[in-house]
Amino acid sequence: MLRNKQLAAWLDEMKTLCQPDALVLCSGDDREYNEMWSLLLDRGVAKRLNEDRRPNSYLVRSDPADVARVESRTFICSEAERDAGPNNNWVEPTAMRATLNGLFSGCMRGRIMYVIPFSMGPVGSPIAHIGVELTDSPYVVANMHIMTRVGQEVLDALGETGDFVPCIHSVGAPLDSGDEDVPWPCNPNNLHIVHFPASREIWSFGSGYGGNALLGKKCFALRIASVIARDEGWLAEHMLILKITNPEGISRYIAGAFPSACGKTNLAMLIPTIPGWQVETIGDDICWMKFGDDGQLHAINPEAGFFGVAPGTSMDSNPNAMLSMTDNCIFTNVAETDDGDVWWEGMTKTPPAHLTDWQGRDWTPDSDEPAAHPNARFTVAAAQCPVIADEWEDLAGVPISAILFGGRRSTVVPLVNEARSWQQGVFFGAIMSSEKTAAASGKIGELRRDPMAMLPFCGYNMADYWGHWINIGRGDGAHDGDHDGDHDGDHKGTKTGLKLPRIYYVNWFRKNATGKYAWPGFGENSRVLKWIFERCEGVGEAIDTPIGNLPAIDALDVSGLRLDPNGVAALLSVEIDGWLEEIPLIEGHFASYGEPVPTALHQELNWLKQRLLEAKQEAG
Ligand code: O2Y
Ligand code: MN
Repeated sequence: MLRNKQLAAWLDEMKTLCQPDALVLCSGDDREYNEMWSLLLDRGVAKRLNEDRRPNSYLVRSDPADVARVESRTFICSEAERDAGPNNNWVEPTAMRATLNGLFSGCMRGRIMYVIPFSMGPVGSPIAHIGVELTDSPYVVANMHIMTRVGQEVLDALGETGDFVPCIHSVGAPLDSGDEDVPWPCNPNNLHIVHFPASREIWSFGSGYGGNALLGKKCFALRIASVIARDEGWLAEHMLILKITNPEGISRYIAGAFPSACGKTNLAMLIPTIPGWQVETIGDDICWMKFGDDGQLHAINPEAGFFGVAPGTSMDSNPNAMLSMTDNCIFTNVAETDDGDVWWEGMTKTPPAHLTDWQGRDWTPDSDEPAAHPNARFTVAAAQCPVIADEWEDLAGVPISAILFGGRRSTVVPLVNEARSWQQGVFFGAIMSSEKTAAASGKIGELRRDPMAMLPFCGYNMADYWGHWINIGRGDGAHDGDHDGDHDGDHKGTKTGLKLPRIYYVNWFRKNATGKYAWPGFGENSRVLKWIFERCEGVGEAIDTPIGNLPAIDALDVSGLRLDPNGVAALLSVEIDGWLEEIPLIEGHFASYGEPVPTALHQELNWLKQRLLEAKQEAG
């Protein structure tokens, strides 16, 4: 049945450990998808939505104790603690293996073990990688059908000797004879989301939700892939990928990293407000980039679907997301309307007079709690997005012209700032910060550094990851640790003829003196993309400033926006004092990662400080 010897042996080992009642090799076909829903409907955890309003779609309510990724229970078990870095929870691998053996022993009794061969990326792409997830959750099987490519073609691509990332998942709730199952089995008190970077394995126990359980996504495509990318000289990033086309029909591809609550999915599916320009989507969350023979970084979206946050999504904020989910959709923890459709906060200006909330309770606009869980999700095939680009599944990927790093800053950080060099661009990514919103823990307004939006997703020491980015700019990121102490990760050589993407730091959230957003955002962000596009074409005008290249005031197309010219100037100004106040904060940020921070980044920080001091002196 299984030609791949390594896979057959691992399967035997996991079957013996987990003791499922039966084993099913997933085909990825429609019959199997429907069978998963029959099981979930019988269990009472899923409901089929009104066929006339939301064809072939389901609503699922999770256990209220299992509603999101849990970073505090996510572990990177590298051999040395130093290699996990201060950005990860580390447990010594042998000790963790002993814990996991105890947890997984007999954990699938009374359940079926589904074997899901899946590809992250189009099957056959040189940028794609294969995984196999074993799970006892039919909900996970159904979601993996949409989020990845599943089935025999993956096994064929794997062949007899191909490598795969083994991903074992259990909800951690065995059923002994006489036990009655619950709608959403889970084991939140024993939650473990564990990664072994050396052997590239993933073990997940106790949760059936999202990133904890759909192991192709954050666990594989970011945490384990970031380690593989470090070792092989490529980039596995928490980035959207978009295609932008100018009125002359010339297209460019842009990747962008944004922390949560910065409108990443909206940007990936943006509808430009400037006449003649078009934006299409390649991906909304994850981007794998490898060098092509042309010296450019070529990107694929390793996922096949969107697992998007529902609350806040509307025909105003993101029509293309709304139109993606008209049918064939899975909704998790949203509210249900009385006519069997879905609703969430922000979907319409006026909420329905009555709903069933995400926990199955009656809800009215007078209720104290939101109707949908704030982390309620929709799962839908990317192919259903009305603006998915034709080439989104091209095996060779798409050539990336620009990389955006963004954050939510009400002061200091300008609307857009172009790095003068790859090294400065990496510095931008490394210092990315956002003000905390009400949804995040901590004081509102306090700065949270989330380098490259990878803080919860980098599978190794963040400072080494910065070193890897620096090495990528030299054309060969493959390295094997830093044995000679010069902080370059023992960089193996430099390729010539590279055409690296330009790097930009963007901030849609700067406020004016009256506390209002100074930039309209949403579709108007196309104006910033236009300037970036023009810079890549070699025509957009920029001014060299102490912090980077900013658009010349007339270079940013604000026609028809009716913005106060002083407001536009403020969005593109350099606040020398504000930036000087940032310097000790950045120093503290780097100090928190200690000695492995690359020299190149300290250099960038010193140059920034120097140029700001000179500018201050000149200004008198
Ligand atoms: O809470 C979860 O399990 C989902 S987290 C998630 C899902 C889709 C895209 N991005 C994220 C994220 O946390 O970055
Ligand atoms: Mn994400």
